[in-house]
Amino acid sequence: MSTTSEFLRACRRESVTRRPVWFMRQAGRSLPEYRKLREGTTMLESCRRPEMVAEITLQPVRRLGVDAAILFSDIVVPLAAAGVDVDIQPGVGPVIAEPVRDADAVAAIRPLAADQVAHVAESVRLLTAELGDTPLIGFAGAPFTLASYLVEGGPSRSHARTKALMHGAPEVWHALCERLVQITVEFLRVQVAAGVSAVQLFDSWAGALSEADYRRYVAPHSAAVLSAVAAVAPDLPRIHFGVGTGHLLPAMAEAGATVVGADWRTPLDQASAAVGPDRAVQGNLDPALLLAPWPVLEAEVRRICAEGDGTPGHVFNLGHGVLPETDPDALARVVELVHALPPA
Ligand code: 1CP
Repeated sequence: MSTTSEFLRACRRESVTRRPVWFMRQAGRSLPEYRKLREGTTMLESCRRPEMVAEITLQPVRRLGVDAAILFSDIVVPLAAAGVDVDIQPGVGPVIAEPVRDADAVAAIRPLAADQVAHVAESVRLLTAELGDTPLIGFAGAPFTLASYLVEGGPSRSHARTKALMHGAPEVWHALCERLVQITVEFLRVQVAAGVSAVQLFDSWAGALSEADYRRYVAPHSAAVLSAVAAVAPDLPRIHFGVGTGHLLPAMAEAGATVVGADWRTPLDQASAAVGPDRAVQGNLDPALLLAPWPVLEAEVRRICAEGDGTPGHVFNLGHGVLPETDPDALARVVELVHALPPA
């Protein structure tokens, strides 16, 4: 692992010579070389082929000049590996054949064993050999976001059935989350053992919850995941991210993150004040603005960097994933500008 990486230094709130930048979903449909490589192979199958994973992960690093790579995978990969019948449907997302809504369905979810994700370890090893000093970020979905797919049966705007289960049958809810903690911890341990330099826990949909519900029903499970990572790799940066989580940032920080991601709704100086001086922040360009004319985009990037200047560590990123219709040249231009501005 390189200790000179600007990305790792910013995560650890050490001084940097330039502000590091990477993009959530930097690999994927915005890149023509990705679309070409993926032709004829399903999403989940692509995630199981180490050579393909390595190539897709490297594509944005080569093209965009970002400071970190993120493993090409998906949050439902460990669920599929543990035997859950899940498919990733193009243009939809994860779809679960038998939604999990009672104690029997929870009990039927089997634990994950490391050998079921041996292909992930192999992908990480291939990548760390290729990447040299560029850090590789591993990731997993947090228990709430995974539970939402399992309970709803697929993507949901309201997360209504998930909230109904959480409040209506809290013992079933907590049992489900405990199973998901085991699966997530094992999945992250495999990535850490194989050599990732940081991990990101995606609780993408946690912003749908009130702070009280988040603290009561979700934070203890995310904390269990993050503390298990800290136990095996104390110095490894742990990034914790969700969308629309301005009201949850202190709780998400307390769950055991060393870096907290914010979306565009929360100015970075406010995000930094919310998570405290012991944590770095990551974010927070609205991905929609990558479709705007350059002068507009440039002004936004400058504003975000100015707001990040007062933080103890700023990793530039988007507030959520790259949209498929994004021009990769806009991403490359953002990287160039962030690197040209004085570091935080
Ligand atoms: O470059 C990278 O960032 C790595 C790629 C990556 C990541 C980090 C993929 C590939 N998936 C993920 C994580 C992921 N998957 C999250 C957390 C991050 C986020 O909030 O965006 C979530 C919520 C999912 C679930 C998922 N998988 C969705 C969202 C559906 C919804 O609820 O709205 C979708 C569309 C997928 C499929 C998927 N995952 C990744 C890609 C490239 C795709 C599209 C595949 C295809 O259409 O063929």
